[in-house]
Amino acid sequence: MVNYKVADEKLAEKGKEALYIAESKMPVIGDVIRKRFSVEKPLIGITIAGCLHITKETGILARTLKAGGAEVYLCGSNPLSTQDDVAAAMVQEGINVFAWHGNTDEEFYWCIRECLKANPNILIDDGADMIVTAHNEFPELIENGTIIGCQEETTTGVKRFRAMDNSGALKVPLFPVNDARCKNQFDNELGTGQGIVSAIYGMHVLFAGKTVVIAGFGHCSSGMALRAQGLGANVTVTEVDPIKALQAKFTGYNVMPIKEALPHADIILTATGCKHVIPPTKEMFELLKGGVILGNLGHFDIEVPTKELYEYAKEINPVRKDVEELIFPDGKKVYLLAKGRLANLVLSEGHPSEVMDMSFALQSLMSEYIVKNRDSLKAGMVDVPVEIDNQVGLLKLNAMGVKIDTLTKEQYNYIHGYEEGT
Ligand code: RBV
Repeated sequence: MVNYKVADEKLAEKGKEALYIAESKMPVIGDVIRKRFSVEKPLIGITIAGCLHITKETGILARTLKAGGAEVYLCGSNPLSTQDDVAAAMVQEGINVFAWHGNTDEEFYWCIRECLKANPNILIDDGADMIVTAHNEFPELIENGTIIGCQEETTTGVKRFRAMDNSGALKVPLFPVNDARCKNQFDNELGTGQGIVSAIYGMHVLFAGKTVVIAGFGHCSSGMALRAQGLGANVTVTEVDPIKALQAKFTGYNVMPIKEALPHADIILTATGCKHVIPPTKEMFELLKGGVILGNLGHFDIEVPTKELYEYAKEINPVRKDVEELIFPDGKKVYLLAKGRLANLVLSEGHPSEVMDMSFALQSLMSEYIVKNRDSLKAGMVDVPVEIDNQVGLLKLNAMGVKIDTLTKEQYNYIHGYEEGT
């Protein structure tokens, strides 16, 4: 029996079309890993709960985990990123889905709890909400060993788990899949970078000649800066990390504090993982230029201070799907994308399937790894093994028909030795 609550089961046909498209662009997780999983069944007897964006790509991940023998439960990792058609199609494929677009905070946590009630053995999180809920509300799943390992998909989640681990609060083995090279150098950099196209779509603006302020210069924001510059924008970066600020400066961007950047910005895009990147005060809001577009591509809706902006505005008008015009007390108009939630997910369909192929290949292989190594895993954060990261890289190159060199024995000895010098 499939357990589920989705918006509308009748949307399944449309969802199947979306999954069909994704499947053709995800050869590593589909053609290679799923084929092997279908034969070897490494996840037999295992229940996996994923708190992920419910997209066509996540559907392909769920298919692969199921083909490996797992019982799969899914809930959304953001109230606005669920694609209802995909959710309906996945239910038809026997995936237990609790997700619908636009759920309230209360409903969001209800969906998480429904997944945790299934006694999952592996949790795959995106933003840490499910695993934190397991610690707070379902501690018996951890204490009695039901949960054997966990995986985190995104930078914000990893940051939360690092804090938990440092304070001794993390009670499960946790693999920060986000930090694998095959994940963050492609999904974060290219996916979020291309995500600025959502901002363009949201407002139909020309980037050329505009001043685009990018908050942060991590993988996500440096990808955005590159794409904005490629579209002809003047890019300003704001940072708190001196090394990243230097990288931005030497790449050729303007670097300055946010307060100095605000009055010049035509578009402000955030992806820092921090809160209140635009400080939530009247003085700062007054610095904003009329017509400015505010978009967040980070995990939570607090980088652009959505709540305070809504409180400050005297009028809020919807102008396009997921775009609102906020009219300030002095008559100034600003445009907020996706209610401050991830514009790259809400205004488009998420990061492209080609990059998610690698992220979700890693998630699949890490689930298998957890099952294989369940007896030796300890509570705390442990990096994804380099061999698995490299394996996904090679599989992707292979799928793209790209060949690379391998070291000769002599070369191997040279780079691993110290004897040979001048
Ligand atoms: N993300 N998932 C998708 N198409 O399913 N797109 C983006 C998708 C993930 C991505 O891995 C990122 O780290 C996370 O969403 C942010 O919540």
